[in-house]
Amino acid sequence: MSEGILLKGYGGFYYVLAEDRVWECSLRGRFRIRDQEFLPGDRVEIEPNGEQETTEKAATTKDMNKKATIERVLPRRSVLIRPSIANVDQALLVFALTAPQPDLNLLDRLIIQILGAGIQPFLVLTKKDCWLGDSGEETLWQAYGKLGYLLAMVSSKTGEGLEWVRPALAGKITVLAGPSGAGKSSLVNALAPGAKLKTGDVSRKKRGRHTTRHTELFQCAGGVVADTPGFSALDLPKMKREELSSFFPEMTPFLGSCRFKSCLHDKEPDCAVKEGVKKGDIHPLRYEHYQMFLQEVIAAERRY
Ligand SMILES: Nc1nc2c(ncn2[C@@H]2O[C@H](COP(=O)(O)OP(=O)(O)OP(=O)(O)O)[C@@H](O)[C@H]2O)c(=O)[nH]1
Ligand SMILES: [Mg+2]
Ligand SMILES: [Zn+2]
Repeated sequence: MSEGILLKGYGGFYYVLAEDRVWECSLRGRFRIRDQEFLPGDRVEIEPNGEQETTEKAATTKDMNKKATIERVLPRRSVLIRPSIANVDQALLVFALTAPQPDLNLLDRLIIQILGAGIQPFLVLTKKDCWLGDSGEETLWQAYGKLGYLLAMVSSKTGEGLEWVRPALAGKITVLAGPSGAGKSSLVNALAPGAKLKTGDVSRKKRGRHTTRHTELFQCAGGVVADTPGFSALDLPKMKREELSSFFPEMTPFLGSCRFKSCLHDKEPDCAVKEGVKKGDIHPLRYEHYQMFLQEVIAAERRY
């Protein structure tokens, strides 16, 4: 029996990384569990199948995956809903600097979801090779750089900046998350050339629309990386209205200095957070998203 990581489920089989190789697994008959109960990233125990199960075809195919049976799914350390995956250590939030223009509302939602799941975010901004970067954009990304998470500007085309990403992957399970066309699959290809993932075709009319259809994990730079389908909408996790500010680290120094102890930093007078925005310590766009999200959280509270 050995322990492995579920890389993907496909066509009734499950592909599991264990003992440094990929096993094609089926489910033990009496433990048969429905598909949706497995998530990529699940830790499973597998039992290699006996030689008698080797088919004629497998015997003639040199790199055929070895076969095994999944006996047990181990408890999950973490679960992410979007993208759907278990047990990740960190998330690379992949957004293009340009083409497509980054959706910062989505980025701020994603940061909240990742932090809420107890996972470390690493912001990877792609397509540096075709980004000109005006001063407004520079200021904005500097604000993200000051949040206390890792941030790298890279190009999967030229390889620029990948030296910052590669060392962060070793020994970890990392999920790539971000909108369609941001360059997630291209990033995996640049980091692990053997992966040969399909990427969006630039010549297509609806450029970069959902090229990746399923979540799949790959061995990459000494770790395991999950390429995932892009998404464009994301709900905020369930929380109380007064918790929202804790997901905005740039607000931390100001909390507790507002006139009202119960200040939600919205319409209240003498609000230290709003002072921080005025002084330029909090980026106005981030604050605008805080206000939008606050209304969403309040509306959602009423539905519970
Ligand atoms: N110039 C340039 N183009 C890039 C870079 N990264 C990705 N692209 C292009 O951007 C397009 C989309 O890239 P993908 O890697 O398919 O994007 P994705 O995030 O995997 O998209 P989905 O699978 O739909 O979620 C492709 O045409 C890539 O060639 C980059 O660093 N520089
Ligand atoms: Mg993709
Ligand atoms: Zn306040």
